[in-house]
Formats: sequence, C-alpha cells, structure tokens
Amino acid sequence: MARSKISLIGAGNIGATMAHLCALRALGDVVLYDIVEGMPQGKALDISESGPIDGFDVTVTGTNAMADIAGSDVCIVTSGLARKPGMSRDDLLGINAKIISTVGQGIRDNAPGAFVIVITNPLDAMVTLMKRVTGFPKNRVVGMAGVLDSARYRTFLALELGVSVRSVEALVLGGHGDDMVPVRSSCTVGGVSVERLVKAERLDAIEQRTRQAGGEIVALLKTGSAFYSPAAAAIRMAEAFLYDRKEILPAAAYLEGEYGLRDLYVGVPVRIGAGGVEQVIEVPLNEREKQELVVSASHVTDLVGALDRVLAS
Ligand code: TXD
Repeated sequence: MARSKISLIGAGNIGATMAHLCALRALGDVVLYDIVEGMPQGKALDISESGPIDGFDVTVTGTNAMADIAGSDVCIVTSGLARKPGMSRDDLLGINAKIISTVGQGIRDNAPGAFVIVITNPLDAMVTLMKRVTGFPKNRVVGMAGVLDSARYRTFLALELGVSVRSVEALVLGGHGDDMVPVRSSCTVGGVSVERLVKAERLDAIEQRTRQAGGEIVALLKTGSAFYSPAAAAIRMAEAFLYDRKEILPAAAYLEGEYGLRDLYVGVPVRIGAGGVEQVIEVPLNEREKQELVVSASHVTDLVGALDRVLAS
C-alpha cells in the first residue's frame, strides 16, 4: 500500500518541526516547500540523514517548486509572516492574505484532492481565504488553533494542580484571538469538574494566560512565535485524518447554523477522520460561554470584513 503524501507549505519554524515529527512517526512521505531557495532542501536533507538513527524510511524532500506537492493527501500551510513583539495576529492580515491567496491557488492546481490544514495567522481569516481560493468543500479545509489553545489551557491547569496533563480534559472554542473561549463548564480533572478543584479567581487567571499564551512566547522569543506546540497540534489533526481516527478535536471549521453561527469559520469541536471534518459537534455551553462565543465569532466576522477590504484594495 502506497505511503501517504504530506506536503508542508512553508518550511519555517513550524513547517520544519512538522516535517521532523512526520518523519519520526513515519506518518508518510513528506514534501517540504518554501520560496526561500535551498532552505527547504537543506532542512529536508538534514531530517533525512537522521533516518538511520531513528529508524524511519519515509522520504523527506525539500523543494521550491509547488508542482512537487502533486497528489498530496494532506497539505499543512504555515506560509506567511509570524508575529514580532508588540504585533497582534491581526497585524499580519495584509501580507499573509497575499501569500495565502497564492498558496491556495497552488494547492488547488496541484493537490485538488488534499485535506488542507491552515496554520498561518490571522488563522480565522486565512482559513476562510483558503476555502475561497481553493474552492474545496468545507470538510477539506480546516484551521489549526483549538488543539493548541486547548493544550495550553490543559498545561496550565495541570501545573496548577500538580497532576498529569493526561488527567486534564479541557476545550477552547471561538476565534484564535484574545477573545477565545475556554469552556470552564466542561473542564474536568480526573473526571471531576475543575470548578470543584480550583478557585474561581485562579481559573480566571489561568484562562487569561491561555488567551495570552501566544503573546507570552512571542515576548520571550522576540524573533518569532511558538512552533513546537503548533506543529504538534497540526500533526495530531493530520493523524486523525490519515488514520481515519474519527477523533473529536477543537478546530476552526466552517459553520452553517451550528452554535447559531452561519457562513464563517470558528473554533468548535469537530470529528476528524478520512472524510476530513466529518461532523461539527455541538457541546453544551452555559450562558456566559454562549455569549463569549458570539463575541468571539463577531471578531472573526470583523476580521473577514477587513480581509475583504484588503483583497479589494
Ligand atoms: O495556532 C496557530 N494557528 C498559530 C499560527 C500558532 C503559531 C504560529 N502561527 C502562525 O503560523 C504564525 O503567525 C505564522 O503566520 C505561521 C507560521 O509560523 P512560523 O513560526 O512557522 O513562521 P516562519 O518560521 O517565519 O515560517 C514561515 C515560512 C518562511 O519560511 C517563509 O519563507 C515562508 O513561510 N513563506 C512562504 N512559503 C511558501 N510560499 C510563500 N508565498 C511564502 N511566503 C513566505
């Protein structure tokens, strides 16, 4: 049986980290694409040369030719600029919209059957643009943010309680911005509601840190943004697709009435399997969470409006 083909569009911090993860897990043959001459080729060769050490036989190929992504099963897109200190994700809109437009045409023309996972910020606008440019159905274009944001929430709660991250179930919905929605009402630790274990004011602080977690790392790194955890999050989504896991994960999905929202991408729980985004899962929210989701979704609507103005200019 032929190996899967995974094309990583963008060979920067996240793209190269994903390439290494794909190789270590022998997820499939990897194509690492970037516009910088030689860079993807060098990183791909370096990863390949670790094959005898870690025992993987999948191929990792670097290229500057978009045609080399032909026939990909999955395309994961990180092409674009990352934040610098003081920048918001939305500040990247103009330049990254142009890049995603070009990349989307390349995917449409070269990998028309691919499942596309978008990472590039501002995520909610870029995944919207990717769906428009490729013309792919909603089940084959998804944004990666919720798996990362939920992992951050889980990490901070596990640290607070001194328990394994495996014992913390937590979900973050909404846009990938400062108004994302940690869903406290369904958060459990060892099956026990988190509200029975952590004081409300500590939960407020942890949830605020979750919302600001990306900026916290940008401020520390000064030269870019998080990349190990975003890479891990996107590969988790790709695995759910490639292995037909039917795993329920939070992701930016195109809504058509679910959660009372329509015709926009918002972070919600979805079932990911061989059909891509196979189903949007509606989880119960309390009144505060419902309101917060509406506010977060309205920011996505505003962001897409700004995108439309940029594209029209
Ligand atoms: O949760 C999330 N979705 C976010 C997303 C989490 C963290 C980072 N987030 C965003 O991902 C970040 O704000 C950026 O917009 C992307 C990629 O972040 P990364 O850290 O990988 O950025 P790099 O290291 O700058 O890599 C971007 C690469 C770089 O090598 C450029 O040469 C390349 O993108 N690039 C292109 N590749 C292909 N085609 C075009 N046109 C192109 N333009 C730039």
